[in-house]
Amino acid sequence: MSHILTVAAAQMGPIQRTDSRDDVIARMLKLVEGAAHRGAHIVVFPELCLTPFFPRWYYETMEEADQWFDTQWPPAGMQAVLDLARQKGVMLQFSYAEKTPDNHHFNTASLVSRHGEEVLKYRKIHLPGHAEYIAERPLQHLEKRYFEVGNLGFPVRRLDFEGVATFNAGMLLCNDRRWPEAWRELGLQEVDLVMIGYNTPVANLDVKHEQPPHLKVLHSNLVVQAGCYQNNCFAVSVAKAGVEDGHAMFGNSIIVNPFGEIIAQASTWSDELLVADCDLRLCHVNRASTFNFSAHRRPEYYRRIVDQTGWKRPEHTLTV
Ligand code: CDV
Repeated sequence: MSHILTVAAAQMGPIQRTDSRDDVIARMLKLVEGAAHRGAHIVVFPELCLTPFFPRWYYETMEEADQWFDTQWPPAGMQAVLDLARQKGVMLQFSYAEKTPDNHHFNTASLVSRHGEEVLKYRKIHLPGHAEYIAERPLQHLEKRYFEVGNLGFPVRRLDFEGVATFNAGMLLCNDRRWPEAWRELGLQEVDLVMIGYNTPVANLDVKHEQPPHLKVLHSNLVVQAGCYQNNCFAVSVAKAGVEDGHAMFGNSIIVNPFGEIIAQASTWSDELLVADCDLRLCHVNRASTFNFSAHRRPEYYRRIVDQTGWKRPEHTLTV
């Protein structure tokens, strides 16, 4: 066993409304081919990697929005990508808009073994944005309209990639990466590798507060680096990048090690592969010291984290 898992972040440039599913699949095939050529064991694609980021468009009814949802697994066209991955002996993680047979809608990520079987599914829990059209917003973000909160929790699966490594895999989607609770859910299951797909716009979503673009990149890096350090894991954090439907997404895909260091970073807003060797033994360094959960966690003092959603400020004010 080598302990080295080679991971690829398959950043994708924009997917325009006019692009066909076949166009997208052709790009994914090229990325898988390239990743396999560079020795990757796992290839990770962005959030909603088969469609444009459609929650920026308002549809009156779910029936209209349904054009962006896939009702079967694997989603339309994906079999060709899974076949290539199987032929090359690589695992895949991809994400899509899922409509279940009983008419539920989720923002879903799927992890597929090198034999073509789905081995882990995750449905996004921290849905950002709003459910109704808001006229004064320059950019709508209607994830709360089109998706339900994921119903699978934060699952972690122990996987034996025969001859390479045994590791614990988990997934997050976009906004989830900003929430320490999501990371700790995975960390408590001894996750070694967190796969994250995202679509993060450059534009301000908050109409009342201007945020310069550099802060978007800072915050994205900050949360992934902190998540890895505090939970003793690697992360592959992969963007859909570039100008899609006139709206720029900042890209900046990264791969991060358990010390919180960025070990690979995208430099374009296009389809781009980042490949990194992850020595899984590094996950155990802080598990035996600073972040030895068994020795140092104090859950008896963390009740508020699960019992409370919003803020409760102290009742009394002390004059000082
Ligand atoms: N797709 C996302 O979840 N995007 C959010 C935006 C709305 C800020 C993100 O956290 O990047």
